[in-house]
Amino acid sequence: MCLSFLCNKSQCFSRDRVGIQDFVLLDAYTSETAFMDNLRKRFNENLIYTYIGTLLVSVNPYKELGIYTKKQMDIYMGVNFFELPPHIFALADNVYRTMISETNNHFILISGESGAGKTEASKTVLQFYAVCCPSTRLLDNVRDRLLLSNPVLEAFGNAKTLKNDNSSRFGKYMDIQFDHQGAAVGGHILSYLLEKSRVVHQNRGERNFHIFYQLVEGGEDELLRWLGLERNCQKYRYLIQGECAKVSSINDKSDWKTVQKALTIIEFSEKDIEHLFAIIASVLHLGNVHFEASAHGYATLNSSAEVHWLSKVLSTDTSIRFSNNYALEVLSPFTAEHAKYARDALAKAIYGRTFSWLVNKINESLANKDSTRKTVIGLLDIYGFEVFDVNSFEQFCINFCNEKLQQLFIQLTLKSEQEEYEMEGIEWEPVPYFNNKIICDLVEEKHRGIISILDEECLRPGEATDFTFLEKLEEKMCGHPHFVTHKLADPKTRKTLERGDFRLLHYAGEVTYSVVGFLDKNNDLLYRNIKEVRGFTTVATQFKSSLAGLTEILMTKEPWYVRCLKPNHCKQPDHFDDVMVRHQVKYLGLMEHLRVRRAGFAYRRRYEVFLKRYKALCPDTWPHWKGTPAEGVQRLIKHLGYKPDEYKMGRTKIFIRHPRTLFATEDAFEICKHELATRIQAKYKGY
Ligand code: AOV
Ligand code: MG
Repeated sequence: MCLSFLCNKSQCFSRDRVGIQDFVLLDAYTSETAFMDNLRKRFNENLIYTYIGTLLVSVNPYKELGIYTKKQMDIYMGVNFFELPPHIFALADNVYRTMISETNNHFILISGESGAGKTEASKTVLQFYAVCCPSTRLLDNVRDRLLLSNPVLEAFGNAKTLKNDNSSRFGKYMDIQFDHQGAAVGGHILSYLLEKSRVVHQNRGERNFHIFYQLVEGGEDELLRWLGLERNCQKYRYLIQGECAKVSSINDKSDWKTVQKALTIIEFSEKDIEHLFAIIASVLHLGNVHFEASAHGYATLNSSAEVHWLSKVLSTDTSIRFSNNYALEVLSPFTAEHAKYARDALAKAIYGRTFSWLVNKINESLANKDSTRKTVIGLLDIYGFEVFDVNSFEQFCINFCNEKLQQLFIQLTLKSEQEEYEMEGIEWEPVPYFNNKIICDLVEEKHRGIISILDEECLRPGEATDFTFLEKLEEKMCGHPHFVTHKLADPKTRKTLERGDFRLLHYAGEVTYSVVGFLDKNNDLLYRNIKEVRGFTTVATQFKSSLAGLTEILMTKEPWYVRCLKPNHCKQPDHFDDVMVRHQVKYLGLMEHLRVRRAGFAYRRRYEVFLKRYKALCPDTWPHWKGTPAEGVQRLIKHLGYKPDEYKMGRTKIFIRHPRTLFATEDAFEICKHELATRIQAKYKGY
């Protein structure tokens, strides 16, 4: 019997030092202090991974630990989940093997706040599959493209923020497709709401998307000359608003080379690449277009050099087109303010469309045209929950997305787990937990939620402003336990709120949003003339429906979880901020998850499935069992010697309390398979 996960030798000898590798085994499992002690102890020993059953908790070490090597991959490949120290490879391997043995679809939900390590985790999982799955020469191509889609999308979709030097500014869901032999044969990426406003504005200490700096720093002399660019970020208005064009942790020059190589391998043609950088350069030139007010109050254009380069780089080929001739319209009869607004709107639109085009191109290159049935593992890596000094529409969308994922987690774990016990008639002491549905509803409910009210205001051009939107919110949300404004607050809270703010009490903490810019960003029109485009879908509503679509996709697959924790605010290694980590443990619901896991059953399978797999282990059930599957399972486990407290029989499923019971059964099954194969071989040899 495999008991190694219980008495792993190194753990027995030095448990005091390295803590326990699965919180389920913690004696004082209801104590938050014990939970924190264990997490801290392990972090101090560079053990960043700990399980809660099959859920992986990961604490960002902010340093290279040398634990993602090929050698480590080999160690984890094909080994039972609990037999080795916790690792993201163990989870990746377990998901993969379950997918192969059960021929079904899975997804790995990676969550945690900004800078907690989600993107790194998702890349590590992808690398594991790329290296460990069976491959052929032909498939090496697919593998390389899957891997190299990352640096390309990161260059165009990530940026330095105050929270993270490589912060994802778009949501990403990637399906990796496997054939029946377990080889990775294709992929598909869905992207969610890119933070386009960053193209034209960055807060102090933040940067624009990496690609701009990569081009200016790393682009070849000839390319820059052709694009009319200087090798100096300080020359470009769109690159310097955050006043930190250079970042010590980022090497734009070498990242440029990586992206160039990746684009070639993903099979972007030379022309595609030329167009792509012509467009990126056009955004930089556009940013330098300067308007002044004339004596009559109209905009005058003082940037002939920029306009010259703009027309030059954009007309390199007629295939680069802008619908509706926006490029000309923005230079027409506006005030200087209008003209600047239109210039920025155009830059955002160009970049947004280029990003969508890029995702489509990558998808074309990852597509598998073979129609045979495939199974998939989905990887979800989105922008994490974030709170800045000033939070705007972008944070509102990002934090709403995190609320939805938390809701999905609750539905799939805490809620469904407890409902399943009830449905199966298994005795159960319910574990209370905070359900954030109330906040999701506050934001997205039809007709009553914040998004609906925002949309209504967006449809009253000329009359509505950000402040009438706030007034409407105050009228409709008055008394809601998760919503407060200056007007609605008690005197003590009022002091902490400006008049143009509203505050949401998110599952992960309070966030104060400034309403300034909400209407405009939600409309996202190139030049606002809403009267002409009634019936269009606003940004928030589009985002809301794409998240609903994502939830639907995920609900059809088997979930696995990586919960990433951020150890401190200063991106420092070896620094475990107790208060900060405790807060995350709380809001991620890790204690509740542990309680449900601990009181519950680690493994459950429908009787038919369980019997089909293990029936060879009992002479009564092998080769055919005539009775009901439940009776068959009863007979089988009696033969295997399961003790009464090790399992429970539900209405349709068997529930097994501990993984060790299942491992023992699996081990017996392996031996049995081996014996059977030997017997068959011997029989044929005899002929
Ligand atoms: P995020 O994806 O969760 O933030 P990242 O995965 O980008 O966070 O991690 C932030 C930084 O932390 C990385 O750039 C690394 O420097 C470091 N890091 C993270 N995980 C590890 C690890 N396992 N080992 C070593 N260093 C690590 V955001 O996209 O901002 O929500 O929006
Ligand atoms: Mg990220």
